[in-house]
Amino acid sequence: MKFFDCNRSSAAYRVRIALALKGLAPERIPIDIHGEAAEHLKPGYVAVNPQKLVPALVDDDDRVITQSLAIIEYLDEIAPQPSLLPGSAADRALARSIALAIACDIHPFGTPRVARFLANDLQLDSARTAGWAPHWIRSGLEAVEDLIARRGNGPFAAGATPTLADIVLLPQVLVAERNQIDLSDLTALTAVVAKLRTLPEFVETAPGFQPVPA
Ligand SMILES: N[C@@H](CCC(=O)N[C@@H](CS)C(=O)NCC(=O)O)C(=O)O
Repeated sequence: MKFFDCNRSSAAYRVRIALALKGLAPERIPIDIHGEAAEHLKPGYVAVNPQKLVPALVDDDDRVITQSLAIIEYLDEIAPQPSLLPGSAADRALARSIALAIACDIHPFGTPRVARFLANDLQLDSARTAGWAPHWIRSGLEAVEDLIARRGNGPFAAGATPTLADIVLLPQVLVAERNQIDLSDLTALTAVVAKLRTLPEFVETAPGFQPVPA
């Protein structure tokens, strides 16, 4: 398997967490999506992912899988233990609801392509766009707080074990923190995040993580 990864991408971080939980280590191909490099827009990578987005996975039969959630569910099928979805149908639906609430309804608003469109096509200067990403992140995570709190009884977002919901949640919370968004009043969400920060699979795959020298 080959994994097209980008250290600073939160969608790729989701896949890194899933790979770590599964104990899988495919060949990693770094793609720099930022600034001048913009390798995701170059023909070599567009041939892999026509959406021009990271991550992407190529399986052992050379089939390309795009979209982080589809990749994670694929990994869950080829390596079923530990399962990344809860045991009951209702909890599986909740895990997917939380993951999709973040992946579909928060994350896209903060991506480089959207920032480029606001700045270049709509000619909005940084003073006018400063509140853009924080608005979508904060309002979206408020809804996720209610989804987590409504079920209660964690310690993870959708039950007793880490699932797809947690895999999508922590990367988005890191983006919120980079944007200096205060989430301290979202007590159910922050309790789950504190628990996730005790797990090496979530911590050591984070953007910018450097192992502490021995
Ligand atoms: N829904 C996609 C989102 C992928 C995505 O937006 N990736 C970002 C990095 S986090 C990207 O490649 N952005 C490039 C750009 O916006 O130009 C997924 O979950 O894989």
